[in-house]
Amino acid sequence: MSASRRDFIRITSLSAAGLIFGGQYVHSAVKALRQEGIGGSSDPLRTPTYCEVCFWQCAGWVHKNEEGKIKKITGNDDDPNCNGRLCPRGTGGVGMYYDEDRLKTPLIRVTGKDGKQTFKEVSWDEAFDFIAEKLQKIKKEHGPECTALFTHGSGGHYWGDLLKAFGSGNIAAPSYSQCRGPREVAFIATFGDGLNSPEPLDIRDTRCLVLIGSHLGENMHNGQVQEMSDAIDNGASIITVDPRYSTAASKSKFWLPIKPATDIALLLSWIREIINNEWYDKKYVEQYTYGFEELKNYVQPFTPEWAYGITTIKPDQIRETAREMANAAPSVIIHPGRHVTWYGDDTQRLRAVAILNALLGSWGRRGGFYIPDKMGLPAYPHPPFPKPSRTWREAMGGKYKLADLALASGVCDATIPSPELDCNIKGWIVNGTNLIMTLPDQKKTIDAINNLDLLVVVDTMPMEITGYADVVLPECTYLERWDDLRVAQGRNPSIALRMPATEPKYNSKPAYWMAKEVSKRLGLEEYFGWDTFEEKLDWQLKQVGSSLEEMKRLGVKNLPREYGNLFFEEGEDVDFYTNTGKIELYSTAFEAEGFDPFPVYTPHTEPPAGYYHLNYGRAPMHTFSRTANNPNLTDLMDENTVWVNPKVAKEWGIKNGEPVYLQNQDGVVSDFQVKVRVTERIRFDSVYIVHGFGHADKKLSRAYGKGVSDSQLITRVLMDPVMGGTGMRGNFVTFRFEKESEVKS
Ligand SMILES: Nc1nc2c(c(=O)[nH]1)N[C@H]1C(S)=C(S)[C@@H](COP(=O)(O)OP(=O)(O)OC[C@H]3O[C@@H](n4cnc5c(=O)[nH]c(N)nc54)[C@H](O)[C@@H]3O)O[C@H]1N2
Ligand SMILES: Nc1nc2c(c(=O)[nH]1)N[C@H]1C(S)=C(S)[C@@H](COP(=O)(O)OP(=O)(O)OC[C@H]3O[C@@H](n4cnc5c(=O)[nH]c(N)nc54)[C@H](O)[C@@H]3O)O[C@H]1N2
Ligand code: SF4
Ligand SMILES: [Mo]
Repeated sequence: MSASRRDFIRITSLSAAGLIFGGQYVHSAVKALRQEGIGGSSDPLRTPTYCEVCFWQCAGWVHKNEEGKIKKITGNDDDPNCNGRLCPRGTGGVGMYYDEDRLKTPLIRVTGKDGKQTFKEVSWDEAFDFIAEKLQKIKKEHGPECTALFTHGSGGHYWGDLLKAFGSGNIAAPSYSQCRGPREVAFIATFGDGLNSPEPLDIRDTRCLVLIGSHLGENMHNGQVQEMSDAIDNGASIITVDPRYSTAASKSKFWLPIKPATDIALLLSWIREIINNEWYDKKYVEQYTYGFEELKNYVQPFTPEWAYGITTIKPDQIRETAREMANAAPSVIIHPGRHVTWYGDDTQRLRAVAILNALLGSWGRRGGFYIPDKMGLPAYPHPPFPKPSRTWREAMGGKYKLADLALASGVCDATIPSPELDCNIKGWIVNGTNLIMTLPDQKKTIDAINNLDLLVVVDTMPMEITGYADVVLPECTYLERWDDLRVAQGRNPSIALRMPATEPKYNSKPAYWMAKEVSKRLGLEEYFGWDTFEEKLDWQLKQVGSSLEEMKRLGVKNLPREYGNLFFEEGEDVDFYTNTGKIELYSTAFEAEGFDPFPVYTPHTEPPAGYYHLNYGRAPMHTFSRTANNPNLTDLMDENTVWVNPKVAKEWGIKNGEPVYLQNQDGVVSDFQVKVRVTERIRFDSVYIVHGFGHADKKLSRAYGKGVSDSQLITRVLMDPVMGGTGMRGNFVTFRFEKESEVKS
């Protein structure tokens, strides 16, 4: 690694800072929080919230005891996202509040006389003045569009408004280019609409659910897990395609242990089976789709025997599962997945998924995909945002035109000066995303950071990204703050309120307040025209016939649909938002951009001898890296293990429970050891770990050194040429028994 301008600073030398209130703004905000006592809801021992432990955003109630101490969080019965039941992580959200390792006060990076960089505790005023001064300098020297926001979670709204007011539209989230981006682009190309969150899947009424890598049950997206369980009770069959015997596989009628990276071959073969056996929905296909005859011709070579040679799934099983789907149609869902950035041809894989759903007529049908509805909540009045003089797209050298949102990885690339790219991003605000653990190729992320004039990190915990910051702003947890209303799509539109259950601990503050404070120093306060956040929320709620007072009582409000029916009527005329106005089996949009109009199977690199596919996923009691230090959740699971097939363990002479290091194809060795779990549940060509472990910062007292980090081992990135998603499953690992690496990185 090149000498870094920013030394990584561990936030270790800091005391539990006292409250350093920095000025009148702080006092008025604190006063605002205190109005009506904290809570101010009708029941002082129960305040509404929606969960921030993951982005399903289940609505719930925070319960306190007589002393006002937070005791527990429960689900809100009226909430369609959770139906009154939180997942283990949501219940464990209390641990975020009580975590004694939390960030406690604002910090600024300073260089001492000895040249050593450290963090200095500063007042909020000092931190904001510093940020404003640096932003103004970037604006003057490079233009305001040379700033970017990386975000995941509620704080993104406020920093996003600040950035837009400042003159930049570079607002990016790893939850797009490292997650669902390819899926959105594929479904927009096919049906004219993306899926968003929660995905509009009518799982509870389905008769057949096909999971291709979606590991529901470990992926704890609450409503979907509940509906899958109801569907199974109602006799629905589950088909799981996964190289690993997942929890979902254990509930399935069919488990297809596919060879990794070959899913497109299976999907093409299924499409052929369904067409050639005339199992597709003829009326639906004729009325709604474009390019059927071309598709039929295109898929003829893809026999089950052809697919068997690639996927290792037997021809009979391919035929039988295709028939299973067809028997259930149109109440069938080939699940679009969520984290789909796997092998770089992900948009095309998701196109195949979309095509299969279209042939079976499940889009717009009961037991398939419903038509979601969402409330349009007016924004609090503010002047129009200026038009940025250039956007992130211009920095991409004409690539990724089909991406519908900014690419986090792209903005990162556009921060590193390069002859091919038009790069000049100089300032980042990072809110609620631990980019070091989240973006693949850590070295590149750090290179980008070293080219910045300003890195502001807004977080609750001393996560890896904070160690690279110029300014660290400690946000209070979701249990201690107001936030924008949750406006969720669903079968019916719904809104949910988050309010503080208690005062912020230490010297932490809500992000909305921070953004407003910075806006004042940049002369942009008219974009944050409200005095208190309650005033803003109440104004918005009154526009839609509710009020803050009502929402404090209800927590969640379900509204009637405004946007037509949940499903298509028989034979209904439907105009799809595609170029042809039809469901595009043949994608004219892809063709126009020079991409294959039909999905193409391309073989991927195989692991070298002695190496295994690095497969990763979720555990039910953790969310990414964000819960790794949570006292309640580490009680349930405090480290990951590496799943190894018994045959492989035998070859290496590795015993169950034995600690090993993992080394990837580029010679990167994991910082820590991980215990081996010998299990038949993983194929012999792969190993599996849960993402989010292997933290290297000692300040995370429970997470430090526990397990290994998949992020560290993902150095090979397979770029999706269609939309710039970063395929992360093309990495291979081998075992090492001592730390020293042969290849020094
Ligand atoms: N290697 C690897 N990389 C991945 C994935 C993977 O499985 N493996 N998954 C990908 C996927 S699907 C996604 S969606 C992304 C997710 O990526 P991220 O959203 O970046 O997820 P986390 O790594 O959990 O980072 C969350 C950060 O937010 C902080 N945080 C938590 N609560 C709050 C809060 O209330 N306020 C503020 N300001 N900060 C808060 C946490 O302390 C943590 O630093 O990662 C992607 N990247
Ligand atoms: N508990 C918990 N739940 C979560 C999250 C969390 O952090 N914790 N994060 C949420 C988020 S943001 C997302 S995006 C989702 C992600 O969850 P999903 O979208 O369900 O899943 P992925 O991470 O893409 O896939 C993981 C599964 O893919 C399998 N797999 C690996 N390689 C292949 C392959 O080549 N082919 C096939 N068919 N399967 C393969 C793995 O064995 C594993 O079972 O989870 C969400 N739910
Ligand atoms: S699924 Fe679990 S972690 Fe995610 S929002 Fe709901 S309760 Fe919270
Ligand atoms: Mo995700």
